[in-house]
Amino acid sequence: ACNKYNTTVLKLSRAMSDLLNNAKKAAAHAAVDEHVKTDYVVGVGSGSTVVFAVERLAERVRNENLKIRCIPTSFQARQLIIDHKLILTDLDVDPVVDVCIDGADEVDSKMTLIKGGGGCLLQEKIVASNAKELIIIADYTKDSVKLGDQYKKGIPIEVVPIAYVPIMNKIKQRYGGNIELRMAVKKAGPVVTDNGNFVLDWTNFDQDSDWEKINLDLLMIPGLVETGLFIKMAAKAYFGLKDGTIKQTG
Ligand code: ABF
Repeated sequence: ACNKYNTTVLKLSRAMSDLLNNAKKAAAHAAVDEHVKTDYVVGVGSGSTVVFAVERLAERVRNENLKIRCIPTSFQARQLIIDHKLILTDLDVDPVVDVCIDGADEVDSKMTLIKGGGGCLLQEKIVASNAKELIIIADYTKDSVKLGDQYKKGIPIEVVPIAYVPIMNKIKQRYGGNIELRMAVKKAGPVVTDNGNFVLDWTNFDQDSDWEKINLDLLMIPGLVETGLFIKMAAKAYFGLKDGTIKQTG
């Protein structure tokens, strides 16, 4: 009976992940096809949805002779660009990015985003802020009315290691909620970002917060490097749905 139960659970979780992957792929392909043109400098985001976008970019480069140069937003993105034999560039050479395609952890009805679940928020925000257009690709689980609807890990905040305790205390005192230092698997130590910093995860915050004000306020704390709140940055979001169709907002 136990084996039968395990097999059913396994089948269900495979079906779930197939649905999610189809949704991610649909969103990624739609965004790449709609927003990437030849001679573009493309910001390449991070995360599992972006993998499908890079695959599609490589396919278009092969099949349509599309010419693009890619700027990574993380070590993962850099490897993806190299593995798919795309041209790698950076903001020194190409300071203006035509389009940045990136995932998100949550997108609310005002297109405010939570990003940084994968710890890449700082470089993602730098590249996105130098892009003419930030296009978000995500599966249906990321589509929220208010931030905090479904994302359980909270808002990521990148901090300089020596400042993490005072920053945690300040955020708790000012806004309440829970705030934790992100730990590596098996609590082997703190997660260290591509930039050598720590990440705090802020949860149980007031969902009716004025995020624009809070974001500016947080950025004034010494040692706080960047927040995972992306406000008025995204031009459009593509959500892949369970049936393989797409919902577009923005
Ligand atoms: C990055 O990847 C992050 O900002 C976000 O945390 C995450 C989304 O990952 P996925 O596409 O795997 O859901 O874009």
